[in-house]
Amino acid sequence: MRSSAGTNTRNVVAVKQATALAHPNIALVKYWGKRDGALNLPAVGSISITLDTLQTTTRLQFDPTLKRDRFTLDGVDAADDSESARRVVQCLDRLRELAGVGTYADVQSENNFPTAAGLASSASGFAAIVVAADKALGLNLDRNKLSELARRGSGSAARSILGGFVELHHGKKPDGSDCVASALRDAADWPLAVTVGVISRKTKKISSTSGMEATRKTSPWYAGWVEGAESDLAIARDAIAARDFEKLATVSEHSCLKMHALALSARPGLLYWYGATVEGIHRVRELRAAGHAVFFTIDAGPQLKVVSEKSAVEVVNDALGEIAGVQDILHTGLGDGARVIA
Ligand code: 2P0
Repeated sequence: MRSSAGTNTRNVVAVKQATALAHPNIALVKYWGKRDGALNLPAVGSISITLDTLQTTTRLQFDPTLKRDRFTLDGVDAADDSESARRVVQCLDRLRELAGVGTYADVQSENNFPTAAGLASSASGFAAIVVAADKALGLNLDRNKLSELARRGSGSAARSILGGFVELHHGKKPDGSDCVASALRDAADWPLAVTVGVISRKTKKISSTSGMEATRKTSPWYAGWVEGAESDLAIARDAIAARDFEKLATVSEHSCLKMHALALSARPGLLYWYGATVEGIHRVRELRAAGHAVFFTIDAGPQLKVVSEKSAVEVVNDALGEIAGVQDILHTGLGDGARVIA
């Protein structure tokens, strides 16, 4: 067959690419512990809020000339044998299998917030990769499937597929296909504010994955944690449906403190807080006692996250600013789910 220069398709290398943006989320009713490590199935459901100004942007290219996957985070190449590269490759493999392709990918992710210090970078990271890969491969998967694939990368990532108030169901099926996130309420419906007191920018010493597995294996209180989750979830669902701030504040602080008490009860105990974290807890409680609509939550790191009505942001900012160990203060609201931007 005749072909002229530039139209010989045998030599054309088809690069498939897309760019996605995802926001981290913060759990108000926490996930800690898995019912199945291989499928990454949480032992308990969780309820979160997706943030807006904090974000991960991921540019992904499936390129037939590549000899392996390449993953770059904030401009730094991940070593092939690193835990993060291994998880990204496994995540891409699942999408490649669905698309019936074997092409390797170049993945470039950028966070506009500190990575791996309890600000849920793996949540926005895997949500962005899944959404970008779905687009680049032309899969057009529905939200449930995107959420399931993101969850396989990191449990909390299932929630960042959606915006606003989100519940990740622990599900009952052994294959995990019902362990997906669903939307409880749009961000615009109840536009709360989140103020983050950054207390350390260091990468945490113990990852969430290994911390929660150690807790499951060694805490004497683990069974009680799993048993109590359903009632916390029901209270939080009701509070969100009724936009009842005080009710949401009470159950969120309870879930947070219970998760940290559980982690402390592992052998050896896991202590994520610094002195400034504890000082922040006291300050937030004082503000609420004084009538301000504020509550705290803390994840697997020292950062203090303060959820409030917008009217309380200034007083929260001033209170965190007075704590010596608070290095930086980030302001964000509630945002949308992961989406393709190019
Ligand atoms: C949460 N965290 O619900 C809880 C509260 C941190 C503390 O989900 O092993 O990075 O990848 O599924 O999702 C952080 O754990 O753990 C987390 P894996 P992930 O937000």
